[in-house]
Amino acid sequence: MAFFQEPPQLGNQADDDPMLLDLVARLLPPEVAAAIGPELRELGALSGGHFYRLQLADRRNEPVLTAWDAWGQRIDRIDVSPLWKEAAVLAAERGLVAAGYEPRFGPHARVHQMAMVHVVAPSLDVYTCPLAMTDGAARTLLDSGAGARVEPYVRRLTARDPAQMWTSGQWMTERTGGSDVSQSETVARRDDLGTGWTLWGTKWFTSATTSEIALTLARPEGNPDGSRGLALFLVELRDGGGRLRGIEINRLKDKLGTRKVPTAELTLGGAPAVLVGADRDGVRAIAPMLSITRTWNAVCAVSGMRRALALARDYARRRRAFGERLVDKPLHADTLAALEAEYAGAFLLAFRQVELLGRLEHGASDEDQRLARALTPIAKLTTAKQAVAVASEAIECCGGAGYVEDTGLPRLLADAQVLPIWEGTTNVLSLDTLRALGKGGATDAIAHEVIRHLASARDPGLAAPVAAARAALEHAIAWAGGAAAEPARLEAGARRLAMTLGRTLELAYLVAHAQWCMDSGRGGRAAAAARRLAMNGVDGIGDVDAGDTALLT
Ligand code: MFK
Repeated sequence: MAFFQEPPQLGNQADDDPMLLDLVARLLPPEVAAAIGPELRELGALSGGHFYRLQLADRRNEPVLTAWDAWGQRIDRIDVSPLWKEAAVLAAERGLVAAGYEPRFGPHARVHQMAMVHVVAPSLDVYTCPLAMTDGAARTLLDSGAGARVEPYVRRLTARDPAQMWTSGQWMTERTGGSDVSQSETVARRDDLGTGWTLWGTKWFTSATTSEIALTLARPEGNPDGSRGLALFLVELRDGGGRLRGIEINRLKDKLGTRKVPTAELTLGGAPAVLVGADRDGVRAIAPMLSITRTWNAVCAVSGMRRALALARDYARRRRAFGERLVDKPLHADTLAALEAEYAGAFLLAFRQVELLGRLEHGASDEDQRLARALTPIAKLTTAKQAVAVASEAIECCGGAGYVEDTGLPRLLADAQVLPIWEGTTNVLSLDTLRALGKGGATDAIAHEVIRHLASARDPGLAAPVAAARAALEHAIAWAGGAAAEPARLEAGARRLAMTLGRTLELAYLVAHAQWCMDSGRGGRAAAAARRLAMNGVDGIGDVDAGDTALLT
């Protein structure tokens, strides 16, 4: 009989993830863990079942922009995919944003929220993009001091009723670029009554343009150049009849991945806007948005890694070659083990950032604040790079099938590739890490964090990873101290420094987690991951001769 390869299958995406189950048991009080368990399991079933099947069936549906109606009226309507419509309902009902703001679980609200996101995100075709920005907008508005003026918007953004919930976009990027937003050209003018504002300019990358509102930066007329002259505005995109208000959609972007996300170029031709807070210092005002979306980025990076590995692992159990299942082949098993270790470390780094975010929102110590300021860029940049590498390897684990679109596997890599780009590229975030270590005073907080986690290790099997993490931390701190007086050297090595700190933190978290797992009868899997992550390498510190760099570039 002819041979047909079975496709990889997914089980319950919560039950099949020991990292998640152990983390929930370790971090959360037993009553909170018990309360959220059934919810995670339900989402796990939807993620591995209904939504995964829909995702495969919905593969070719992409957002469509209809600029004009049949009678010549400009309408700029965007129709999204069927999965996105279902995802919007699920997100509201399950509180994928709201749960982060509800008082029920106090400082654990963020772990609850992001555990749900982690379980379901890979089956939602990047609907997490508008959700991340919605969460970021709610936080930004709450922190803005604008109080009652923005309160109705916050209520919409954090609603659980699908008919009430709004999402928010974030429009920062202009043709001048997405990294150096100080060059933004959009101008804000007082409206005719002198009470409100209108915006004039072009936004070059507006993700999720179907959102009801957006937060954006613009320069009030007469303000100085540079980022200090920018102010933060809120735009309500449509009027009561659903027509865009002073906005035209020029086109949707034709992107490598995130194909379901309706990312657009917009012209603002007098869009009415509400000034949020002061009429300057908009970058500082929108910083909470950056912190929240970067945390989402890290969580989505690890959930994407988990999905890629779940498929690769299942495939290895079904696929037979050279007389055996792939999983029984030493080299294939070795390859998978290295990837599992990357996921385990990345997962704990992302969720430590999530835990800190929850603590920050409920009154954290000074040291926690400095730590969280640094962990935000470090977790984002480290996990994003790991997500691309793991997705690439995981689809290679499926051979040619991994390269064929209708298996659904190539999408894992195409969607992962956005993670190191949006919300700040690896290099921009490496520079942000320098800012957090220098002006933000986070170096000591990171050192304490690593040392404190390593100190919990007692099992002799953890000695090698403890030594690797300690050596990498000392190397990183010594290098940063030495390079501090040489700005060009410090900047050139910023990515190596940030990645080393990221991987060192991952290893320290994994060591502490492994010890807890062994102490609580959960076995040695995490310890194996710690040993393997140490072997994969954590220390990337090194100086490169500036003359060599010049010759090469
Ligand atoms: C799955 C997840 C999905 C996520 C979906 C998102 C889709 C959206 C797609 C996009 O929109 S991508 C475009 C995103 N663009 C960025 O993320 C911007 C990248 N560039 C930076 O982050 C630059 O570092 C930055 C624009 C912030 C530099 O601007 P400035 O004005 O040159 O920086 P400056 O002068 O250092 O900072 C101004 C103020 O902001 C300072 O405060 P003070 O006024 O009190 O001194 C800074 O401390 C503060 N600040 C800057 N970055 C901060 C921050 N505060 C806290 N955290 C930060 N990260």
